[in-house]
Amino acid sequence: MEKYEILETIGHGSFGCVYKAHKRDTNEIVALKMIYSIDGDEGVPSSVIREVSYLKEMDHSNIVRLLDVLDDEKILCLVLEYMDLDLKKFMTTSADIAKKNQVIKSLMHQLLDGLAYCHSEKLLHRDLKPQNLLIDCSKHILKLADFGSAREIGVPLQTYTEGEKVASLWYKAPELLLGGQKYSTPVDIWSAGCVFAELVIQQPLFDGATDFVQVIKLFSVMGKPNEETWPGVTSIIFFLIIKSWEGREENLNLQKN
Ligand code: INR
Repeated sequence: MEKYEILETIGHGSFGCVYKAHKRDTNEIVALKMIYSIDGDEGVPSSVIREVSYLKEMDHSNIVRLLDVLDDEKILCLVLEYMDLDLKKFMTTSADIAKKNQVIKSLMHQLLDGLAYCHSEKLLHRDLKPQNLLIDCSKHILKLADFGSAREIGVPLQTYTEGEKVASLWYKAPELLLGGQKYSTPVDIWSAGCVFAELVIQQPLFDGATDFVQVIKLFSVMGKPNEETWPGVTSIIFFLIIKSWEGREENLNLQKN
């Protein structure tokens, strides 16, 4: 840890903090993601173990690089590549640049390139959103970050027991919102599509406040799925609950843009 000098805080997560830091011997600027285990003896959260093992394997110019892992007794520290901004901040602080068609095209190409690589490595990111896409301002380079929610394709998953964060709601695919047990690479493609739309219209595409409102918003724009458009959807239990709300959308105070 003495090898690094912390310069500023750049982000907070449930796990701990991300700092901008300076590596004393090489003068490199890096990001330090510190993970404090909640209870001294609880050990390292499993999401962090997964994140480290996934990042270690990945080698792509559009995926943030893990440079080192420092293991102090109480704190685990991931040394990661430093980037100026995340896409959310880039969209607000450099709106004029971020809304240019050429910039959008380049950012989306890089996002999809990084994502195609993840999927070819049999990995789902599962939490793509502007805050998890890092930007190098001067070169307009985009890299995928935060693999804390990532999972291998095909490993059975529990969708509703993990306490998902509200911010991710806007980018969540309908099959996840409905609690479907079988899902795959399309969940990331959905999120990428939401990011694409947000770049173009300069506001979030589907900004529901709860899972329920989010689903209703999707259906009100995309139409309600049925067995023909989405085989199997009618056997998803949450879908049946939504269906019982049919014709009562006005109760939810939806803004239809
Ligand atoms: C910045 C972030 C700059 N750099 C937010 C940010 C605002 C401005 O999250 C970040 C990171 C960075 C970052 O430079 N390198 C990394 C975040 C993450 C990994 S992670 C690496 O995994 O999303 O927390």
